[in-house]
Amino acid sequence: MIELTTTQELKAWVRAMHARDRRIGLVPTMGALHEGHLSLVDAARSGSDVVVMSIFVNPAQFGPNEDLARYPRDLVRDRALASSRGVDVIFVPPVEAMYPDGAEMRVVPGKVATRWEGEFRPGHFAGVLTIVAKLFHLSEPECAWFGQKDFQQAALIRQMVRDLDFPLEVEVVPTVREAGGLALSSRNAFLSAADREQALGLSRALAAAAAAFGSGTRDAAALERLMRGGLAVHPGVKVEYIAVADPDTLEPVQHADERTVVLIAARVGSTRLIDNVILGKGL
Ligand code: PAJ
Repeated sequence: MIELTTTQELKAWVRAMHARDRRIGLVPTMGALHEGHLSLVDAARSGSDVVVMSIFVNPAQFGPNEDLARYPRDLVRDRALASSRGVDVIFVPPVEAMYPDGAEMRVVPGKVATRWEGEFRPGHFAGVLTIVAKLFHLSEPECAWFGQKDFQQAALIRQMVRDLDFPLEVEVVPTVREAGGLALSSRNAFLSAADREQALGLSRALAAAAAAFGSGTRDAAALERLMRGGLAVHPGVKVEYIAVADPDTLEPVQHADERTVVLIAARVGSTRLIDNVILGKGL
């Protein structure tokens, strides 16, 4: 595995690969790698000839009161995991390489970014889309891989690729979970044992919604009530939103169908968690 830190080195490597007709797969991450990230690598390897993983904790997507400073970082461990899973290049730029002095342009997302995560994290998606657009330009991938775990993020990236004509495919990989159902997340490192128990409430509520949909419930309000009812036994889960929404526009729907997504965001202790399920697929 090669480790690159400058944009010039990455561009030179990309040119060399494309000169040899290699298809590049890109897996953008913020590090603190877990099996969710590595499942993206597996998918990228099967769909491309060479895989670039970026590891960059992107300051532009963190709000002033968010966890940028304490976001988990462990490059030694990340290197070993990425390499053992067959990543060809890790791109680990310093902040100044991605945001040199005076870099103030941002990708401005549309309506899809205003709801849910966008409401609770103003400016977050502009930061995400800006760094992802830059990574697309620098690594010129034929395909880029994202997790369903961050459903609204993946929807916005698809939309950006379409609206701004990026010449690449976006693939979305199912959420990897612990045996109990908790979606893997770098932020799970912040959870105490008691928090973890509470955090199971999110995936349990989503599973209950999917099960109710499976037995015929279509009314969005009924699905939400069911979830809130189930969460009553998890008093440590402070719900920020529960959304029963269209998977493309993220607008709330009244009547759910197979494609409808149910999204949840909640605080457990000092940690903010998100999760989702597509009703027709289940967890
Ligand atoms: P990060 O949270 O590190 O996630 C990197 C990628 O891994 C994202 O596409 C995310 O959806 C995916 N992922 C996270 N947990 C997962 C899980 N349990 N199962 C499957 N995939 C999972 O998302 C970001 O970083 C950043 O916003 C980024 C896109 C890198 C831009 O900075």
